[in-house]
Parts: sequence; C-alpha cells; structure tokens
Amino acid sequence: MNCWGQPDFCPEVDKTDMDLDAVTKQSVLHAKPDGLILQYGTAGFRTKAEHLDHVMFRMGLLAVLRSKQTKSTIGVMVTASHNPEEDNGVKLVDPLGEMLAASWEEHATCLANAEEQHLPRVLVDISEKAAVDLHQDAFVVIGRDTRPSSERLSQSVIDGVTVLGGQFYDYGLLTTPQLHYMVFCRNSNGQYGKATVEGYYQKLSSAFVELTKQAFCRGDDHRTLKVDCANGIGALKLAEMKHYFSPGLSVQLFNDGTKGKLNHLCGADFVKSHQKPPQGIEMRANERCCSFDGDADRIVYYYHDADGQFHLIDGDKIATLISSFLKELLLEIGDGLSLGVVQTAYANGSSTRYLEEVMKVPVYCTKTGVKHLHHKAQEFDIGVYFEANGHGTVLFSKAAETKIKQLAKESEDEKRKAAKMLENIIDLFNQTIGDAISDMLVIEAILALKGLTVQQWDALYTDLPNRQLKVKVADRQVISTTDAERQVVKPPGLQEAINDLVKKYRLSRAFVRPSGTEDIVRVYAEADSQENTDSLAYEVSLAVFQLAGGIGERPQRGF
Ligand code: NG1
Ligand code: ZN
Repeated sequence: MNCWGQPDFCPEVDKTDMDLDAVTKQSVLHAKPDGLILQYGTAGFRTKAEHLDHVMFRMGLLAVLRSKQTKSTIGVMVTASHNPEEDNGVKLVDPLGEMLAASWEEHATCLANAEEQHLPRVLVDISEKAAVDLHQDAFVVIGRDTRPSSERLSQSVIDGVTVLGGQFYDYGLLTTPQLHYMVFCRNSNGQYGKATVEGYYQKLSSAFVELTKQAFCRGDDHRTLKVDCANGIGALKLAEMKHYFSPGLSVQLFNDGTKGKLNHLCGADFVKSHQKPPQGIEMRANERCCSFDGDADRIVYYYHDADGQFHLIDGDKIATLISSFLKELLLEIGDGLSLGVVQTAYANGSSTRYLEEVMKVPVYCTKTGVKHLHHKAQEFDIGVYFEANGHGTVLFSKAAETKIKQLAKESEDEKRKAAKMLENIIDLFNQTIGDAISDMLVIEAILALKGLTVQQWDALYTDLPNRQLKVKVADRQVISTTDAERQVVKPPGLQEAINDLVKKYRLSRAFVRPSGTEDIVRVYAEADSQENTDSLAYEVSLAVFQLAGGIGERPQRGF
C-alpha cells in the first residue's frame, strides 16, 4: 500500500519547518516491527502492548500536526479500555473533546504503517494534504490508564511530540473521559470547566449536590452504591472524588486494582457479555451495583433478586431512565425543545419498542462506534445516546443550553425548578464522550429524586433474550453491511441465509458485522426465549463460518 501517492521526490514543503533528520534518528529508537499493519479503528489503534511502541511515537508526531492544523490543543490517550491487561492502545482527541476526524484517521493509519525510510515523506505528505501551517505552535495533552505498559508507551508519545517541536502536558493517570474533558476545557478558554482533575471533580460534584439537594433533604435514605472498578483507573479516580459527593451518596469500591488483574473476570464488558456478576464484589439481594470498564467510559448496573437471579441493567435501560426523566422536565418547561434517542443495532428490541411506543420518543439507529452515535445525537436540542454496552451520554445544543439557563432565571416557580434541574444535568453530563463517573452520578440523582429502587427501574420493560457470539474468519473485511449494520451486502447469500434462519423463530432478529476492535466477526441474535436465541445465534455463526471464510474450529452448539 502506498497511501501517500507516489512521489519519488519530496513534495514542496519547507522541510526546515520539521526537523526530519531528528525524526528519522528518534524513530529508529521506536522501530516498527516488520510487516505489522494496523488500522485506526473505532477506538484508535489497539493490539498487544509490545507491538505499539512505534505507533505511540508516531501518534505523538501526528498529534503535533493536528494541533498545528487546528490551532488547538489535541489529546492523546493511552488505553485499551476493556481489552486484556496485556493489550494497549492509543487514540487522539480532537479540539472539542470529540473523536478524531475521519480524514485524520486515514492519516493516522498511513503514518502508523509507513516503513521507517518513508516516515519523513509521509509526514510531509500529510502536512500538505491537510494544509498544516508548520509555523504554528503545537500543544498536546496526554493521559494514560493503569496498564503496566502505559507509562512507557506514553513516554514514546512524548518523544514523538517533542521531536517535532510540540509542547505537551502529561496528566499521567486519567480516565478516558477525563482526558476528553481536559482537551475541551483548554480549547474553550476554561468556559467548559477548569482543565484540572480538581476542576473535573468540582464541576461534576457541585452539579450533583445541587441536583440532589431536594431528594437528600427529604432525608429519605442514605444511599449506598457498590462499584466494580474493573481493577482499573476508575478506582483511583473514584477514590479521590468520593468525598466530594453529597453525604446522601456513598460509593463502595470493589476490584480497585490492589489485587486483581485489569478487566479479568470483572468490569462492564465482562458483566454485559457474560450476563453475570463480576468476581470480587459482595452482592446482597436487591442491592444496587454497577461496573465500570478499564478506562471508565462505560457503565452497567445490575442486582440479584431475592431468588438469586441476576438482572442486568444495560446501556439501553440507562438511556430509557434518563430520557424519561428528561422528557418530564421538558414537559414542565414546555418550551418545545426536541429530544431524541440514538442507539445501535445492538440495542435490545424491547428498549426500542418501549422508547417509541410507550414513551413516544423518536429513536434512531446508527453504526457501531460512539462517533456515529455522537454525530446523530447532535441533531437534536437534547440528544441521548447509549450503546447497549453502557457507553453513552447526553448532548445539549448551545441553543437548548441558552434557553434552559434563561428559564432557570426568569420563569415562574415550577418551570424554574425544572429548568434549574436541567441546568445541573447539563453540567453533570460529560458533553464530550460517554463517562462512567458522570453517568453514574446522573443515574443516582434520578433514582434518588424519583424515589426509584433498582427493581422498579429494571421493571420499565423486559429485555428480549439475546446472545452475542464471535466467529473467526480469514479476512473479516469480506463482510460489508448497510442499513446501520443491520443488513449484509457481501458476501452474496449470507443475508438470505440469515433471513431464512430468523424466520424460524418468534420475535427474532439477527445481524452480523466485522468488529472494529478485534479480528473477528460479531454475531447478534434475539428471540422469544434464551434457548431459541442461542440456537439462532449458533445457526447464524455457522452461516458466517461457511459463507465468509471461517477459520479454525467450526462454531459449536451450546456455550
Ligand atoms: P467492535 O469491536 O467494533 O464491535 C466494540 C464495541 C463498540 C465500541 C467499541 C470501542 C460492541 C458490540 N462493540 O466495537 O460498541 O464500544 O468496541 O470500544 O459492544
Ligand atoms: Zn472504555
């Protein structure tokens, strides 16, 4: 692949603006393993930590170019989220705290895969294509999770930043959403908040305390929440933050990293995909518990009932709770602000039906990956987006924020009360990306204000039984999809096979798509009973295996 065109000469950039000799020299210390090709996927680059040194160095270089081009601070986060501890990853954060623009994802992929001797040429080419003003200053902020490899890898990012003359601030250990927050604060001249960890704690906790004042004043109950921190960064940050919460809420931390391994048998991804509680947490009947993932941008809730049955409350039910509360407040202020919910194909069919038919809220489906959901959510005055796996937030448009703030000052009593609550909710939600800490506080506030137990929340609707499976194929890109990933276009015959299988069951649905973060094809199935769901998931897996070049062991019935 030659993704920079084929110039045998160096394009016309004043090379003195980048010390390309220094880049070449430094790059040798961060050499690319031969033949390794990586893709900037839905969550940046992600693979075994030992293969990532060159990628980190090069993302340091790229962050400098992006910073010069946007004349803004750019973020670099070193994390592999819910992946095993041995993995790592990196992603860039754009000026408003959002995911890197798609055209720069391509630049990132080119740069990461360039052979050593082509590196200067690729840098020059990106600068040209993206019209980077090389005379501009560059500033990069860096954060990392608690993986053993993260410190060394973030040093490689710093090497990349400095060799191109960029300045940097290393925040050290941060949750992913905290780094997004820092980037946005710095680029909004502090208007969004103070770009410090302290500033983050203060912004969220004061909104939480203000919002829950009424509930906790009623002196109801002292609320305790058990949090499984996946042995990750969430534990460190919650431990620092919890004394800021109002006395009405105490959080008890489990899997805080002092003993167990990151994401091993615990964390939001484990709980969601295995549909069972994490190890290392003591659950009593009907107690409200939640799990973060390894970088604290996902959250799911759950409990055991008196019969010992496990109940998962995933991102779909979180979105439902939040949007029903927002809808009530919007009715109260009566100002015609639009509310929409954005999901992916993984959303449970019952949640979509409940939102549309009972709550009468418009629901939209996008491709997997938060940037797609985020984009769609921006089309509403208030856009609620959640992936079923617990990654999500609520976005308020500037116009909605201004209107709400005005009503909070000027309207009469009941309206003002609702507007003030909305104002606090705006501050409480991380507007840049899904944030487990901020989502947790919003959920706890709503439950307290509405006097809802976890069982009552769970009873809003009943999830359809569902199953997710993985199939190994030689090349997962042989599968392409359309209609927000709900229909297969290629290889021929696969969609027809899925249609025939789905017809065999009641209330059934199934789809397949290549994963953006793992070298596998994901299969999703839903039906009227767990048994039927499992059969359908198995049969669809087999169709993928047969029609899309399966490798290794054939899918087996029973899990
Ligand atoms: P892939 O591997 O593309 O399915 C997974 C999650 C996404 C998203 C990304 C980024 C599922 C089914 N997929 O993507 O929702 O969170 O990881 O972390 O949960
Ligand atoms: Zn994550």
